This record gives sequence, C-alpha cells and structure tokens, in this order.
Amino acid sequence: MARTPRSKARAAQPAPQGTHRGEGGETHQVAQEGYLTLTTQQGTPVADDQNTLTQGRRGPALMEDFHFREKMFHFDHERIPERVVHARGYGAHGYFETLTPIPELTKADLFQRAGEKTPAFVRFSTVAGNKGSFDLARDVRGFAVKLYTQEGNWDLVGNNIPVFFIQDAIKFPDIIHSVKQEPDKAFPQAQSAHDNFWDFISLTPESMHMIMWVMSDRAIPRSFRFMEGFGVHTFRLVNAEGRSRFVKFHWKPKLGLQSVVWNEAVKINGADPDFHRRDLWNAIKAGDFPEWELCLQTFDEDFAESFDFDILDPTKLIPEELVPAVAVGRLVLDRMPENFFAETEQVAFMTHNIVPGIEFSNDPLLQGRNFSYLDTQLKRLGGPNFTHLPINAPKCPVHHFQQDGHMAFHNPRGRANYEPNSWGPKIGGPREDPQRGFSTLPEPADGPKVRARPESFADHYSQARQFYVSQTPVEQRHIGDALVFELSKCEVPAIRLRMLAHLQNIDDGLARTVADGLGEADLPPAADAAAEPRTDLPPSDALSILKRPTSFAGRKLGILVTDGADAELVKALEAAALSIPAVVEIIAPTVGGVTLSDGSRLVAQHKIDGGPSVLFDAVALVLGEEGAAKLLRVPPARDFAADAYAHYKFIGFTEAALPLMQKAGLPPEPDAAMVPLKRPADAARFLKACAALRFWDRPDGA
Ligand code: HDE
Repeated sequence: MARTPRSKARAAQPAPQGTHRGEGGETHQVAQEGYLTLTTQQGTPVADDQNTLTQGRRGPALMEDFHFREKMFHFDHERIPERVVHARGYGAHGYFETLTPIPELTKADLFQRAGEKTPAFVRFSTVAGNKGSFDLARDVRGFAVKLYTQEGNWDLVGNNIPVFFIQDAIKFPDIIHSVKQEPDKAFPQAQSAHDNFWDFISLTPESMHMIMWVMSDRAIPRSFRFMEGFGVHTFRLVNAEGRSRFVKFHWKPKLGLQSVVWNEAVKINGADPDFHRRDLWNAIKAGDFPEWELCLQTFDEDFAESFDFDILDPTKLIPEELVPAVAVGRLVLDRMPENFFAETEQVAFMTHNIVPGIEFSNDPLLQGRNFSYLDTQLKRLGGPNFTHLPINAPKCPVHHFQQDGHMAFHNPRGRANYEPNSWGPKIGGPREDPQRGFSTLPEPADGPKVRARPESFADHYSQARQFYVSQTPVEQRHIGDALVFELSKCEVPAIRLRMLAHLQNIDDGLARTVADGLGEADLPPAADAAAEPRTDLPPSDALSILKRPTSFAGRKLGILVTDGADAELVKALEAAALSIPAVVEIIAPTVGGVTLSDGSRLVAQHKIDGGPSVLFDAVALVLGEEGAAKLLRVPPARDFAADAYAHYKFIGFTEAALPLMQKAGLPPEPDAAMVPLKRPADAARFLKACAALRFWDRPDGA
C-alpha cells in the first residue's frame, strides 16, 4: 500500500492531537497533552489536517469536505492590496513622553503634563518599491507615527526628508507613476534610476530641492534608528484661548544620523534585503530601544510674512538657524508587533487624524492628502470599519452613531442611533461638547475659484542650492555620484540634458561634475527659471549629516575569526563594544565557529559569505596563523577586507591578518583607521576610534 505523506511527516514532527486514520484504515489515538484542539473557523474539531476527503484512496476529492474548502478559501484571500506607495514597511510599538508641557502653544491634551506617556505605533517604509522589495533602495523613507492620545488618534504621517517633490496633490499620481516600475515592462523595481522618473522630474522644476535630498545620503540610511523624521507641511498649534501659531514637526534620533555609501547599499541589498527590518527587530528585542526627540519649529504670521518663501509651499523648509527646533518630548520604540499583518500591514495612517489643539494649514499638498488617506484605507482594508481593528482603534472612549457595514464588530446597543433624540442621557447616546470638541480655527478665506499656483511658490532652485552648499565636500561628492549613476541609467539623452540644464540653476560645479560623469562635453544652457535663483542663502549646518557629532553607540562590530584567534583579544573587543554599548557579531569560516587560542570554542553568527563586511559599521580581523593562511583562498574573506576598506570603515587587525589584507588590495602602510590589534588593551582604543564611523580621508574608497 502507498504511504501517505502523513506517515512520513509524522516522524519528525510533534504528535498532532486528535484522532487520525492510519495506513491500514485503523484509528489511532495520538498525544493530546499540551496541545489545543485544531478546529475550523466555525469551531468544529478537526480530525485530519493532512488528507483531503476523497472517494476511495486514489479517487476524486469530495465537495462536502468543508474543512478543505474553508482552509483553501481563507488562504486564497490572505492578501490585501499592498499600499500604492510605501508598500514596504516595518513597524514598532512604543510611547511618546511629554518632557516640556506647552499649554501656551497648544491645548492638545498630550502636551499638557510633563512625564505623561502616550502609546504610539510607528511604521517606517520605502516609497517606490513593492512590498517584497529590498530595504536599501535609494528612496525617501516614510516615518509615520500614530499617537493614541486621550482625545483621539493623532497621526503624524511624515518622511525622513523635510520637503517634497511637488507642490500640489493633483500631481501625486504622476510622480508616483513615474517612479514605480514602468507600466509596460514592470521594471525596474524600487529604483528611481530610469527614464520615466527622470523624464517627469526634468519636466517638473519644483522637484529640484527634493531631488538634492533624494540624491544625498539621506536616501540610503544605515538604519531606521539613525534617521530624522519630518512632518513636512506647516501645521498650526492652537491654545485654549484660540491663539494659533504655525509649526513644523521634527523627530531627531538620539543615536545621531548615519547613512551607508552607495556601493555598500547595492551589496547590502543582496546580502540582506531585510537589513533595516532586522536592525529594528534586533535592537528592540535586545532592549536597545530607539528614541527620537520631538522638536518643534514654531512661528507666527509676522515671521511667515517676512520669510523668503511661502510657508505653505511643501518644497521649502525653514532653516533651523532661522527658527530653532525646540524639543518638547521623546518617542521611544520598545515593542515589536506580535503579528506583522494584524499590526504593521493593517495600520491605517491618515493625515486627517488630528486632535483639538493641532490643525492643518492651507498647504495644498496636505489638503489633498486629507482626501487620499481615508480613501486608500477603504480600498486596502475593505470596508469602513477599519477603525475597529485593534491597531487602529483609539485607546480613549469612542461614542458615535456610525453603524453597520462590513465586519462591524463594535455594534451599538439600544434604540437610539441618531441625534438629536429625546431619549434622555441614559439611552439617548452621546452628545456634542462645544467646549472639549474639535472646533476649526475660523481662518478667513476668500478669492475666486481658480486652478493656479501662487506666485510665492515660484522659486524652485534657491533652496536646492542652499541644501547643496550646506553639505561637506564628501556629501557633495555623493550627490554628484548619485546623479551620475541615476542619469546614466536613462537611455534618452534629452532627459539627461534637461537635468543638466536644471543643475546649472543650482550649482555650476555640480552641473559640471555631473556632465563629466555622463561624458557630456558641452553643458546645455541653464533652464528657464520661473523666479531668479538666489545664490545668497547661507549654508545651514543642520542640513548636513556629516557635520553632526558621531558615536558608535547602537552600532555593530563584525569580528572575523579563525581557529587559533587570540581569545583574550576577542573578549576585550566584546567588552569594549558592550561598554559603549554596541553590538558584536562573529564571522567565521563555518557557522559552527572556531577554536580560540585558549582552546575554548567560539560560536559564529555568520559563515564568512553570509556575513560580509557591508553588514557592519566596523570590522576586526582577529585571525590565528593557521586559519589566516586558509582564508587567503576564500574570495568572500578577501571581499570582507576589501569592502571594509573601500567603504571607509574602521578596521582592527592582528598581524596574522596582514597577508589577507594585502591580497585584498589594502595599502601596506595602515592608515589612521586601520588599527593594529597587538594586545587586548588595543581593543578599547580601537572602539574609541570607531566612534568616527568612517574615515573619509581614504584616497581610494568606493
Ligand atoms: Fe503619502 N500616501 N501621499 N506622503 N504617505 C500614503 O496612504 C499621498 C506624502 C506618507 O506607513 C498612502 O495608507 C498623497 C507626503 C507615508 O502606512 C496614500 C500625497 C508625505 C505613508 C498616500 C502624499 C507622505 C504614506 C498609501 C501628495 C510626507 C505610509 C498607503 C499629496 C509628509 C504610511 C496609505 C504607512 C502613504 C497619499 C505625499 C508620507 C495613497 C496623495 C508629502 C509615511 O494615501
């Protein structure tokens, strides 16, 4: 008699509970202890989850097999539409703690009491790629925060870049269509390096400021934990007296900012497409909770009037040198979701989720978003009751007369389902509260109905230039390299030329560098500008990453070891990292690990080709004599050293590692970031040096 798959599978698996039919048709009683009984969705206990009901062992399947049909039907419907943008994301729970109450600025309940904690859920994302795309695309990162306040949910749906590509929401479908896979080919995936994107951009001068940011290191962050977040638009804060001020929201990471270099990003995407997810998961699971300060730039109508640009224009920012960003609270992420789908996939952020004390401005992009987010949740989540899902439900009392619809699982009781009614306080249901309730600031508005951009939105180049001149030479070089890389992927020469024409309105040197990189001898004339580009805006240090202080806290050291590696040195490196605190992972010829100099066994987290140096912020080559010789014949070991060097990383090394380093093409004379590890005491010195994160002075880096 033929063996059923069940009989093979059972040997290796824990015994399922319940009864099942054996090969000979006899009924076995299998272990029940400790297991719950498997049931259908209707609660019917399941006897056999391995075999479909058939007419005879080799006969046709029967329609009456309700368990098979229910199981398969549910599987067929497991997916919901992925987000049309920001499809790939990763979320975490935490809280917002108010540090400085600001009742003079806003009556928003969450800002009234120092030390009060408001539950939060945050979802980070890339924009262009599909749900299964890789983490280190060159792209904007979403930074969406849901705060479950006592007066309703406040969603601050921001990005890691403080400006945007377009000034009017009506252009959003166009910019997104242009960046996503081309509709005929269905590629490229998660990349802006293609003709459609640059065609649209080169025809859309208002995107130039954003383009400088997206071509900068901001678009290839090292981790979600090391990036800033921005609300982008100007919002309003309103206090209890009804006085209002404008506000821009900033999230500043406690661990500082850090990005990878492009060559590293490309390799990370192959080595670990989930690099950012894994980083967040590991950090939170290890109790190293990422943290951001919420900082506010607030200003009044007078400032808005006097500022060089329109505060309603989302392609502009307000330099922090002009309006400082003042910290009022902190966001801490301390818990990963238990179920990715239920929480991260089903979370519905909506820009119109605001609370009394916070209001919109007339930024046309924000106004358009207020329509789009509700609409998109209906499509994604399938009905109007997505607010009933635990991840979306407010954590404050909710009383209203909205009823029924798909999947309504909080249903009002009693007779009253309208208001006003005369049924009295007990059964008549909730009533309005003019004191506590959200009331819109009576901002006057007038004028003819038009489709027109304000004149005050016309300057598209001045802040693009300001961003560029605020960068260090290394960062400027990266912007030039990124533009050359992306435009080299454009097959249509006219698109490249149009971009060069725009770049001339931003910075002559940058235009020349990009033209050289493209092999374009002659620069085209500068693009026509709707407003004369200004060259007098002063550099703003806050716009640069590399002008900020650095630290190795929360970073990762990779130690490559072989048999015979110095046990004391490995221990000293681990201890020095722990004291920062930073994380250490061991890479070895096999994942089973190595035998150290003292005879002890050290287990590895990675086999050498599964743990390339691009996954680490700094590396140490702690090799023993014999093992080192063997590594010379292992190409991934050479790449490990060569990439660490090319990516400007700090490299600690024992003497036995020198032949490998030489074979990998590293210079025979160590530079200042190649630190000899002669004795255990050198470990602390090495890790101290690692705080600089990269040694940019290396002449032949990536
Ligand atoms: Fe979004 N955006 N967006 N966006 N956006 C969405 O909503 C939209 C914009 C941002 O992790 C969608 O739930 C329009 C700016 C983030 O779930 C959709 C416009 C900023 C997320 C949508 C913009 C953002 C989204 C798709 C131009 C930074 C991910 C799925 C007017 C301030 C939220 C969804 C998450 C998601 C529309 C521009 C941030 C379609 C129409 C500017 C972080 O509603």
